[in-house]
Amino acid sequence: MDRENYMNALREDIVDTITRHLTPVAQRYGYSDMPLETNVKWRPMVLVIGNYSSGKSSLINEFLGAKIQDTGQAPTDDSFTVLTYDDTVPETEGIQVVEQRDGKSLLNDPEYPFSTLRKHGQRFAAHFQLKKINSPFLKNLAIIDTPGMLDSISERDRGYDYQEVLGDLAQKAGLVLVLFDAHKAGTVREAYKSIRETLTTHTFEDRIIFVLNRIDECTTFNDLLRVYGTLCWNLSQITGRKDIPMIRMTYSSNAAAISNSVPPEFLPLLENQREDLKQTILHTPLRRLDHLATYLEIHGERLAHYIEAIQVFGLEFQRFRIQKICIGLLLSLLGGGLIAFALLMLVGMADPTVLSSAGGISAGLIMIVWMAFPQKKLESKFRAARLADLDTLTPITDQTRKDSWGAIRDLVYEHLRANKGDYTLYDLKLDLFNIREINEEATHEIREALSGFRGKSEDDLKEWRKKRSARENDKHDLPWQDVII
Ligand SMILES: Nc1nc2c(ncn2[C@@H]2O[C@H](COP(=O)(O)OP(=O)(O)O)[C@@H](O)[C@H]2O)c(=O)[nH]1
Ligand SMILES: [Mg+2]
Repeated sequence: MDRENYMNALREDIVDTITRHLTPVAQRYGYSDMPLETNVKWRPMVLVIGNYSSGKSSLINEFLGAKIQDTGQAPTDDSFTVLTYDDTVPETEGIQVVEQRDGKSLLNDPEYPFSTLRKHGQRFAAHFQLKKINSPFLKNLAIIDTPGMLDSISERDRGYDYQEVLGDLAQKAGLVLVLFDAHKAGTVREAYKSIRETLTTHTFEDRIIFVLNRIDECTTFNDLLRVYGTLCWNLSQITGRKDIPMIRMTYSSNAAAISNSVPPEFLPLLENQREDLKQTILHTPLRRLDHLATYLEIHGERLAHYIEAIQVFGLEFQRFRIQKICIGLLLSLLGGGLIAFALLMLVGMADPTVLSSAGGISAGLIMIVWMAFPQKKLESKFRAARLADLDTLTPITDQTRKDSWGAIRDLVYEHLRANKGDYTLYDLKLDLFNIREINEEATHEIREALSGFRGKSEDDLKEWRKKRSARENDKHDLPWQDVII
């Protein structure tokens, strides 16, 4: 219990750090339109994907301990369903759906991280829903059940881009389970497309778990080996890696029981794999913490780099501007002097007041003209030339800088080209200083809290919990300080 509290508190603190320190700066300078915490703010999520009839819903029901999701041979359930926890009805009254919400309200509720999915339109909204369930399995995570992948022809009739939705959800998920069924282990073409086109670009490989499901339908051990072998080969083709990804093998005992076939002899040997899979799923919150810490580090680093680039540009531009204004001043003084001199020599005007005011007015006029035309032209030329040579703006000293520059270059270009922003160089300096401080302190302390967590005993955590609640009312400015024991 304390372990869970500790994890939840640490997660909240990381999200809080992002919300309070990174997002305002990110939005102010156009680094990101949406709040950076949007994708990470909610509970850890497990996304379950696979061909239709691969047994996704049956396996989920098995984990939840009740028949919550519809199951069946035909692809009947064509909705994305978020399954989350609600304990307003006690477990003793049976595990059940406590509340249901439709996609439209879900996409518009800021409490949930799904607002980015609004772009998929009405048809998607009509196929998106949330169920609150009192199953203890969901205490610390949410599961997303998905409609099965169909062949590409039927895919076109969905009315929204299924692959893109999967990609967006995978980006938010702490774990992605990819299910294959023993019947059709060879038919992974559609799954292949989905995995390669969406998951690999959005999420890291360590978040994906492959599961060979419905193994009770293999009648003999040889049959199972054949199916397993085919799947391994297909997967290595898909991932493009020489090493074969780990594949877990399982089945839903409830579904198997109604199928009436005689269970194969090897089945008891693989019984433990379902428990193994269950434990892996239940560990998602901890993995998610690692992802969050990395998310904070990466965005902190990139944001600092982004502001640094804008600052360097601003400084260079300011230097250039001052230089050219000085030239304008010199020219106007020279011009004013010349006009006064001409008046004296050619017209013979000798009154010093008239001469100096004539010289002064002319100098002022020349300056106005200078500022209106040549100065403007020179400035826009400078901008264009600097934008064309953007890569020299900040030093790229190592691979990390190279990666972060790769990620922000276009954003920096767009921002500078549009000449957006209502801020001063002083603002930039201050914000850069703050972000760098966050990067150094927060990431260090969060990593420490995370590594500390792994070695903590239940007693340590109890002690920590006490200290934390005692300090709850006395929040430090830096949120993560609260979680360091
Ligand atoms: N024998 C057996 N049948 C299963 C298993 N899992 C699912 N089924 C059956 O396969 C059909 C499709 O399952 P479902 O969970 O709806 O698959 P989904 O489309 O991936 O959600 C249902 O009729 C289930 O009863 C399993 O592990 N063993
Ligand atoms: Mg289903």
